[in-house]
Amino acid sequence: MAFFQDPPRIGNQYDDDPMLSSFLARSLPAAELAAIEPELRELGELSGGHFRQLQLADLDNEPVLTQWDPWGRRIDHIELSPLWKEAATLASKHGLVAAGYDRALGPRSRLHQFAMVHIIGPSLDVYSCPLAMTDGAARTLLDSGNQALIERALPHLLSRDPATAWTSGQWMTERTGGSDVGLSETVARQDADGTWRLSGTKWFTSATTAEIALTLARPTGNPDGSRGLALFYVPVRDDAGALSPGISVNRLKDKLGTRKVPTAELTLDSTPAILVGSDSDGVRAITPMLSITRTWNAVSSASGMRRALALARDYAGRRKAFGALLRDKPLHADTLAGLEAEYAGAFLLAFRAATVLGKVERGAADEHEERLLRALTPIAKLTTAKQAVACASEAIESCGGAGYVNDTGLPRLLADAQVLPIWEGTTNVLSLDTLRALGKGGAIEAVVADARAHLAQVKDGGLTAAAGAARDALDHAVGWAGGAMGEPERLEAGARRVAMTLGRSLELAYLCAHAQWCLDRSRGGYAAAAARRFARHGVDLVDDLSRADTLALMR
Ligand code: MFK
Repeated sequence: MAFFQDPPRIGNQYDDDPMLSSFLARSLPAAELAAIEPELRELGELSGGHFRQLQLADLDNEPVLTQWDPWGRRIDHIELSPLWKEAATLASKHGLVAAGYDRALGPRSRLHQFAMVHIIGPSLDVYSCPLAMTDGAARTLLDSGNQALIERALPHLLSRDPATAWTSGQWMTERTGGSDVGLSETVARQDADGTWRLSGTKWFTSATTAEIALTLARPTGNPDGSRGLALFYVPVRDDAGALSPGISVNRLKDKLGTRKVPTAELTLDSTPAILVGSDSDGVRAITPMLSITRTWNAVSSASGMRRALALARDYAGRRKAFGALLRDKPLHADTLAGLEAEYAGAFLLAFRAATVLGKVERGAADEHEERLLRALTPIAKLTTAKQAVACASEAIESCGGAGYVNDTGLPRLLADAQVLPIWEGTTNVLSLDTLRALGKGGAIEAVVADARAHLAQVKDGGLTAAAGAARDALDHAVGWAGGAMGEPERLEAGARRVAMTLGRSLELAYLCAHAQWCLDRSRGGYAAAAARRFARHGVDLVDDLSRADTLALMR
């Protein structure tokens, strides 16, 4: 009989995750975990079952933009893929945004929220994008103190009723740049009656099916640069779903991945908007959005790694080559084990950022956590995003040719992962942001204190070398950055190596602490093995590379 390969399958994505349940058991009081666990298990079942099947059935569907109706009216209607429509209902019913603002779990509400996102996100075809923006918009409006906008939008942004739930877009990127936002060309003019109107082009707008958006524009007469920009709230659609006056969708972007996300290019022509706060310093005003979406990015990186590994592991148990299952081949097992260690580190860094975010938001952070968060957010985003791409690449390779064939769905893992180091700030922009954050009073000390506090928990002799590697790499990065402070070119050239070393040292420190906790409770040796393996992958990337060689290579 002819041979046909069984495709990879995945099970309950809560129960099958080697990190999530132990991390939650360590982070939440038992009663709180017991209260949320049934929902996590339900989402785990949906993620590995219904939504996974839907995702495969939905592979070829993409959002479709219809610019004109049959009678010649400009409508710019965007029809979403079937999975995205179901994802919207699921997201509001389970409060994938609202849970982060729940009072019931206090500072641990972010853990509940991001645990759900981690479990279900990889099956929702990057519906996490509009959810992240919605969360970021809610945080930004709350921080702005604009009571009228808070009362108008928050009940919708945090709604658990699909009939009343809104999502928000974020329109920052223009043709002049996605990184150097201060170059934005969109202008804001005020009518005699006080109405603000925006005119310009937004080059990449997140999910353009949103009901509102936060964006930046330069009020006429303001100076060039980022300080001359102001933050605006745009009502994107009316109650019937029609676009607001002066918004045209020029086209949807033809992207490598995130194919279900209706990322659009927009023209704004005297589009009515509401000033959120002051009529300048818009970049500073929108930074809460950046912090929240970067945390989502880190969690999505970890969950993307989990999904890639779930598929690769299952495949290794179904695929035979050279007389044995792949999982029983020493080299194949060695390769996947290395990825597991990277996943465990990425998971803990992303969830440490989520934990500290929740504490800071609820005023429950200690002094060092307050300062830690500003640096931890870019470090977590940039470190985990690179790990996610590397992991997705290896995972599809581990499925051989099937991993490269589109209708298996496997190549999507890599295409969707590749956006993670790009959007919400590239690796280099975030490396510079990390340096900027470390330059603020007490941030370096807070990072060091956090790593040391975790490393101090290690007692097991089998973790000593790994803990030492984390400590040495951290000391080297901090020492090097301190030494280069007076040499801006050297500091900038080395910024990525410093930031990645901080990220990897923190991951290893968190891994060591988690491993010790698991060993103390006889919860298995996965985390300890991950710590030991991770330490051997290279943690300290700091180096002084020759500027002359860089110039020679860049001629
Ligand atoms: C790709 C395919 C799929 C596309 C999907 C659609 C996606 C669409 C959505 C997007 O557009 S994603 C792209 C999102 N864009 C970014 O993440 C921007 C990346 N660039 C940066 O992060 C730059 O570092 C930044 C724009 C913030 C630099 O701005 P500035 O104004 O030139 O820098 P400056 O003067 O240092 O910062 C202004 C203020 O903000 C300062 O505060 P003060 O005024 O009090 O001094 C900074 O300290 C503060 N600030 C900057 N970054 C911060 C921050 N505060 C807190 N957290 C931060 N991260």
